[in-house]
Amino acid sequence: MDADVKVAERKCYINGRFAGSGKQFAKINPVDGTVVAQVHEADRAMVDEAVRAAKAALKGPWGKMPLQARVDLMRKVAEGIEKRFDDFLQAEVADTGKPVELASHLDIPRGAANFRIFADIVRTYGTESYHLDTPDGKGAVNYAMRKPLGVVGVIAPWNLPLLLLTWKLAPAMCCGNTIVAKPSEETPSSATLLAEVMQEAGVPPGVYNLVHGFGPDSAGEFITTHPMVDGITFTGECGTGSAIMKAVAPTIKPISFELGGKNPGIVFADCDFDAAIAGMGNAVFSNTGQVCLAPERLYVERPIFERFVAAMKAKAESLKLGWPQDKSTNIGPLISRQHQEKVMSYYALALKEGAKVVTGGGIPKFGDARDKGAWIQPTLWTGLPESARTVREEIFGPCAHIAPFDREEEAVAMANDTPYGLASTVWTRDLSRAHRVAQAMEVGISWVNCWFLRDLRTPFGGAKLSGIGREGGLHSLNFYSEPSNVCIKL
Ligand code: NAD
Ligand code: 6OD
Repeated sequence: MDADVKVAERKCYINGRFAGSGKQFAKINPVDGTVVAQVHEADRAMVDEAVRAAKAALKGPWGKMPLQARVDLMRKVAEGIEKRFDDFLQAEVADTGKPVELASHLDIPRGAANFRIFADIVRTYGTESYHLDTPDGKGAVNYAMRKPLGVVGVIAPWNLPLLLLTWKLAPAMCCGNTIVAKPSEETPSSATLLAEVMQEAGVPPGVYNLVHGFGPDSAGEFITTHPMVDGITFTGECGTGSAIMKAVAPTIKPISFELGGKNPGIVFADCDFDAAIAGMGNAVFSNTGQVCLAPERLYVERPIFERFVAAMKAKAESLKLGWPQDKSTNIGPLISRQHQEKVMSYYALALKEGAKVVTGGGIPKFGDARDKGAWIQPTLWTGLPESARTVREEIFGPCAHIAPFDREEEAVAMANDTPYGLASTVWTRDLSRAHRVAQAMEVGISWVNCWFLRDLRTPFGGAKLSGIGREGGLHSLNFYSEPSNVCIKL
């Protein structure tokens, strides 16, 4: 980092005002280990104040606002993000170390797009109505109304901070809810800038509240256990999801969970080989592998196995691990030294389990300030049995194991032999096989000849351990609103 870059202060935002706390923690830039922000951690009393402000705001101007005005306000928030594009970009890059090229094409535009798409969809969101015959022949008419859930606790991870936070906030706010949001302790900045945008756009006080902090015995737990929080939407690890389920049980809140994955990629010999290498290279390594949808298990039909492994090795070795502001950088560091230790422990485990290292496997040496960061080499392995922990557990790093297969049924069976069920990607030119295999995948999202191609109206979420419920389009609106039936005797 430049010597003159200031350490930012990231405060909470409660009831329309920025609020400091007596307890702060440092946010470290994973590129070079420097402190980029001092973050004000919300204590239980601050979270309680945020929840009460959110509850009160449901009865204020926000609760009375006509739908069109609410939708217009959400569009203003999208414009506000776009107007401050560079501020968001630099904040996201400083927190995560991800390349500006990636954040400027993915994270920040999607932050704005999430508000626009849900503003559009909520305008035409219909409800059911039924005519009921009654013994007196006069009948009754039923119609359902959609009401907001109330106060929604939004708990987000660090890998795509603005994108994943707004993916929840936007539909929740479009449905008329009020929010207590907690970004990851690793990525406090874009959520704080968003509070400024909300304030400038004229979002009434108490509608978007932001509390910083950690999970257990901190802001995360204070939100999930608060009796006045009406619903929880969470993206993060399966273990955290499990802890949150326990925490919300006494107060019976609806939950929406987007959790981890150990996603398969299946490559058939008839695929467009170059497209498969480009697609799989992107899928495995982009965002330094810290994408819940990234495939960490690749199954490749035997006739092209050796060629595929060699091409993926060349791809991995061509990636530039560089400074985020350098436009030719392909991948940045992991999010933190702690995560680097976790990923390195899997790199060591892979060796113990008998993997052949195709490429990578260690920590790169730069000979500059980056040696104080959280960097890791893109890594590929072959030779592991399907029972190996490296093949079964989510690593969340730029790595994958590649195994050969001989028959379609064998590939499908290996791909589905996992407790996770988030996403899959299949590469083939055979149309029937594309449908057959995509449909056989026990996942929420099955891509064919592509990966991370997103239409924001489609259902998004995981099967098995990978989540509860679906987000996207009407699926999000269904979670963030509650149907209430009115029956009128005629
Ligand atoms: P994490 O579970 O450690 O943390 C996520 C959020 O939960 C953070 O804000 C954290 O502070 C909070 N938290 C932690 N413990 C908590 C508790 N007991 N109560 C309340 N809040 C708590 O996840 P992470 O490390 O930030 O993100 C990486 C994980 O997220 C990976 O497993 C990845 O697969 C998953 N993920 C899933 C999706 C998806 O859409 N399915 C998307 C992105 C990331
Ligand atoms: O694109 C999205 O909407 C989305 N939820 C992406 C999730 C990526 C996980 O890391």
